[in-house]
Amino acid sequence: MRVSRFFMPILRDPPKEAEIVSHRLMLRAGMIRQSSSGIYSWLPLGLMVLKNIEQIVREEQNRAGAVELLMPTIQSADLWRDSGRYDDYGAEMLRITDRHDRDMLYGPTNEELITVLFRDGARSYRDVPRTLYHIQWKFRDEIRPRFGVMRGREFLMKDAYSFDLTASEGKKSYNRMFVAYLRTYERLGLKAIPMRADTGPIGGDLSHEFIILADTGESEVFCHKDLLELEAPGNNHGPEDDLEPVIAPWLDKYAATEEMHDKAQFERDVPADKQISARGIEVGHIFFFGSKYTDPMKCSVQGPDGALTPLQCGSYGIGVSRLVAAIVEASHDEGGIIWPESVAPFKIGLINLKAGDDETDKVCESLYEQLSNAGQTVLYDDTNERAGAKFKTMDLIGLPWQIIAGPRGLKQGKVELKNRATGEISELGLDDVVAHFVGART
Ligand code: 5CA
Repeated sequence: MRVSRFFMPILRDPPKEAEIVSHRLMLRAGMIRQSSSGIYSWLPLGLMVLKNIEQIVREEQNRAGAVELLMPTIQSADLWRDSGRYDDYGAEMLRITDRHDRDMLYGPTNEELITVLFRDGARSYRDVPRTLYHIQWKFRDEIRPRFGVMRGREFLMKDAYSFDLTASEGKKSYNRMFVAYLRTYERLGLKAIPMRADTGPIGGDLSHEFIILADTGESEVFCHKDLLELEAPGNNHGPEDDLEPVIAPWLDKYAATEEMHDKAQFERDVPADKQISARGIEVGHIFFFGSKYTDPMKCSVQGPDGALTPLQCGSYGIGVSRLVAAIVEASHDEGGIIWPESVAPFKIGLINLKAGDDETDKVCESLYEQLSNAGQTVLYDDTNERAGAKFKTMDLIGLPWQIIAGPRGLKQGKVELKNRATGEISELGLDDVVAHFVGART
């Protein structure tokens, strides 16, 4: 992509309305624009990151055996009357009336709809276990939308739903998602700690929130310091394995959100020098609630003995759009964003220091073509802005690598290669800079 053809409205000055760094940087980098309170347009650069995160989430869901579908954003109110949640959900639900005076709503979550879909499609115990998921926009009329896409009213969520015959099978499905979540956050370059959590309007009694520690987080959390050192499990387990032993290292150590915090237990079980009491960002939340929805909505299958059994269910959410902001909170410096390679909108920013100079143009065009042809994603700054402004923009938008080409270096046949995360700059010949990226792919 050429900057001269891209749409990346950079703001030089910090926007006044943004209270936290991720919101400021996402606005300044031209990733998002607010359309009305808590509702955002995703500009090209922001959308690229959102899609990259979505794809990692999808891959790890698929790897865990979950199956993707897509449910609509608008649902019928009657569905929610059947589960008893229509009145309970309160003012956060955006209620709509269609032209035939039918009550509709913009889905804040999908337990009801998926339960009906599964009920109408599953017949016997052979149809379970199943975990289904979608990645779809949600709407919650939050009382205080704030911090940009961190707490929006419209937001993108991955929500998965598991169906099992028995509670103990259901817990296996829960554990499988637990592992998938650890792997997902690790691939996103984040350290997310699972913490015992309250279940709120979703229900049930087994629940974990996945939390990234950050001063700007909205949740207050308490945990054992050693949890920060644990690495996500591999995926070398069979489809039917019970993963309880795999997640035991996370379950064994104290970690709780404010609502579930037990001060006495925390002080008893965690040595003083290992006690972390901090703020955190909730990037995922998983629940096991048994037959809370399948009972009232009559979602049962015939067991091996012929008897009808209501299915045992869990639901599993990841805040995909919130993750964009959470990654920025976790990974930035005074110059701007530092994207982990796994989610970066482009891997390489190519800076032409003297657009219009024949030799510099020729070299940049050739690098741009060679790298693009080799499958690298490159944002080529071919504009005639000042060098200083170009450097600032590239640092701000946080691409992992910058290739800087100007007449002075090119006299010696050299360009500069800058690592955005470390700030390290090396001088390389033209072939070497291409080999640095293309070599890395083979
Ligand atoms: N049905 C369950 C699981 S699928 C559910 O809705 N869980 S939730 O309410 O905890 O939401 C799941 C995740 O969505 C949260 O962990 C959070 O990361 C994200 N999320 C929730 N509300 C918002 C919001 N207003 N703005 C951005 N992300 C949000």
